[in-house]
Amino acid sequence: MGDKGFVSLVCFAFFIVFVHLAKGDLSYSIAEEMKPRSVIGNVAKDLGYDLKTLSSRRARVDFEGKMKRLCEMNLSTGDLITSDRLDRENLCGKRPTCVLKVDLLMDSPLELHRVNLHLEDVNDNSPKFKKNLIEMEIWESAEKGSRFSIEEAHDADIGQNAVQRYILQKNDNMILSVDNNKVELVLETKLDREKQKELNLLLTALDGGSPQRSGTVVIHVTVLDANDNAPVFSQSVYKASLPENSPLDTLVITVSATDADEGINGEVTYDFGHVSDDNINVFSINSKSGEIKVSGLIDFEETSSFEIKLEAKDGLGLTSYAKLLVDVTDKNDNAPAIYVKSLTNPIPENVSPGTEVGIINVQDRDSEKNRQVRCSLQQGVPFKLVPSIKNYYSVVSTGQLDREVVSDYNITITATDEGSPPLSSSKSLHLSVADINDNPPVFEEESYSAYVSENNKAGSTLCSVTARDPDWRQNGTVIYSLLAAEVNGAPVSSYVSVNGDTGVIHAVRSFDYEQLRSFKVQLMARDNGSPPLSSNVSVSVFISDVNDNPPQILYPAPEGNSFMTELVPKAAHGGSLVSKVIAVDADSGQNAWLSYQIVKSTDPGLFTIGVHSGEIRTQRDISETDSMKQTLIVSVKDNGQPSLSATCSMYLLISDNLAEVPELKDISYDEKNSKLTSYLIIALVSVSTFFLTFIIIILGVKFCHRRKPRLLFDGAVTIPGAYLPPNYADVDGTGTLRSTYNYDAYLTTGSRTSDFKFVSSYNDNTLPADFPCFQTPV
Ligand SMILES: *[C@@H]1O[C@H](CO)[C@@H](O)[C@H](O)[C@H]1NC(C)=O
Ligand SMILES: *[C@@H]1O[C@H](CO)[C@@H](O)[C@H](O)[C@H]1NC(C)=O
Ligand SMILES: *[C@@H]1O[C@H](CO)[C@@H](O)[C@H](O)[C@H]1NC(C)=O
Ligand SMILES: CC(=O)N[C@H]1CO[C@H](CO)[C@@H](O)[C@@H]1O
Repeated sequence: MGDKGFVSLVCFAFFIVFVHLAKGDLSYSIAEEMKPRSVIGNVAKDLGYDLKTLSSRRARVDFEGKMKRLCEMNLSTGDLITSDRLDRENLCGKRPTCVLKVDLLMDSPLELHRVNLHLEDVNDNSPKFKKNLIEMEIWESAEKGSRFSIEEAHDADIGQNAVQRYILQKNDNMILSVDNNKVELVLETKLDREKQKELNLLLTALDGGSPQRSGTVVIHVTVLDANDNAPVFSQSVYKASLPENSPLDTLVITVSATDADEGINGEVTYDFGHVSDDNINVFSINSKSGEIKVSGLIDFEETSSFEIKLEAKDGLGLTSYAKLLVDVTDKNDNAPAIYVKSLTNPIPENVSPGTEVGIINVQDRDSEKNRQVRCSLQQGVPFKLVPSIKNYYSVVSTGQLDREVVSDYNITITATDEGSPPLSSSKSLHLSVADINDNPPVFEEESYSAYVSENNKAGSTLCSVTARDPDWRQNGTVIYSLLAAEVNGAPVSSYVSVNGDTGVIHAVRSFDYEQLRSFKVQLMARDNGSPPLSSNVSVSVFISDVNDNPPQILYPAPEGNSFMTELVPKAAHGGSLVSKVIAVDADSGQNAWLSYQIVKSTDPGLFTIGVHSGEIRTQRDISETDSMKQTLIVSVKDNGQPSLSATCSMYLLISDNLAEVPELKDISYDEKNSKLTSYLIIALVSVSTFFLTFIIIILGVKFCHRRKPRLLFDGAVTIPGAYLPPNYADVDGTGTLRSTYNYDAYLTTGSRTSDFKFVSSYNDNTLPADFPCFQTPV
């Protein structure tokens, strides 16, 4: 400072003193920024001084004021040279012309020359922006033509060397507008943040120097978001396939929509668009994630596909839509259903095999294979299924039905579909078989026998018959009836009757074994069907004997009727047959089995009677002491239960001559000795003969009607004036009488052995009054 200040002070002093001494001015032009010691101009030559003079006069440069030393003199060359680098911008700033005034002083004499140094601008400065990077934020919603100012570039140079123009790097959106050094970016195409979030624009400022210099700045434009984008679904139509019956929360599909916007503008929420009432709860959508899940029942049979509108909305309510098509795939979840369309029930048992008795229809709500249904019927029933049109089947009988064997069938129809796993269902039909009157009543026995004791009460039960008819109701209701016939010339209905409902056979009258031993009736069992069916059976009625006839004593004649006296020779030895009691019994068998007994006698030791023969024999020789008149009271008893008996008196005369007994003469039947007796006998015989003739005529008439006479006296020839019981049955024991006795003739001649056989084959005591008929032994 001291040195510089001193020089300035000296220069100033000389200027004051020698100012008028100055001779002409020097002017030089010099480009700025020359190297130090560059020659500005030759002062010696320009002033016309030789170098010696200059040197001797100490030519030197002086500066006004406190100016920095800019130039100096090289006295050895006379050149004015720069002493430092000259920066026009530093020395003159923005002034258009830069003139440095330098004084040239010489001594002895003092001489002053003004030297004007025109410092010329050199393009040594580049245009310069304040920052290398300009940050800008522009809303993407900015309208076209919007202007955004940019700070201009600065160039220290002047004139042409200063900033002349700007160039904006080519871009899609912005152009440059420079007006009066005001630099603006003009939005020519709207920004789209979603396409380009930021722009980097290179702005170059150029000066007019040569060589040209430039400066650049990067303009970083951040595009601010505006909600100008609706969310966009990734697909306009989503397709998903879902098995039916998918459980809740099954993920169907995840939809997504993107929103190019940022922040809340890009926050997408999902929802369904309009949903029909039916499907309202079937699906749910997660509004954040776009996951669509099952929230209800998916039933293929209800809805096989869904079309759902999807809606995506961003934070500020821009919405877009897509569609979701959900195809539901079928699962075999429906068993086939069996419907009975028609059924003949009950089925008449006489339908021929192959008759259609019903029609069924099967349906399956599933689809495709899952609805293919096979139908079957269980084995073991006389029915089968015959496929008809589509899903119809006929139930057809395969065999002859018989209600009496199987009256109803439970048939089970099973339908199975072809899904996997297959589902099946079954239906039971109850088929009844209706009756047809195809069975006649059948008697339990081939024939019946009834046994009844004689003297039964009219109306008593003989037996009962039963016929079975397996048909139904009236077709199986059996009615019994008698077939018209005759028994002994009288209609059978006068003998027996049958209860039409119960088959119990009653006697209509009391039977007499002695008149009728058996007969046969034909019964018919008829059902109530239409037409009725019937069958016949024969019932044999056997009447058994009852001890209802007491023994009839034929000889000796009953007391009071006659006097019959047997003569017993006085010389009779013990054991001689003296007489015989002859008795008959109309009954048969045991009831006619007679036994004889002496119940009273004059001399009990003298006579005995054969128990079964009735023969009266002497027990010992007759002695003289024996009473001449002997009376025996003989009782004849049959073997019935209870037994019946008869008694008679036998008068015996122990004498060789009837005449010896005077008291007997009157009553003797010796015709020679008693006229009265003869008359009596004649009268008796006449009456008896008449009576016998009468009986024979009657019997004869009967023989003409009946081939098998039942009268037992068919062989009777003569009856000696005695009472003969009608139809007596038998006489037991045929003893031998001496030929002198002519009453042999009283003995029966017919053999009754067959009757005995029959009677012995059963015991009538064991036969109850009301008993079922016996089957006749074959
Ligand atoms: C048929 O089924 C019914 C009811 O289940 C039963 O009462 C009847 O006895 C059955 N009939 C046959 C023939 O199985
Ligand atoms: C009896 O059989 C006839 C055919 O023979 C039939 O028409 C009728 O219905 C049957 N009656 C009953 C009650 O089953
Ligand atoms: C049963 O007898 C009656 C009368 O003789 C006859 O009409 C009918 O055909 C007979 N019935 C049978 C099944 O023999
Ligand atoms: C003081 C000074 O700069 N002198 C120079 C003058 O010029 C001659 C020739 O060019 C140089 O040799 C001197 O050094």
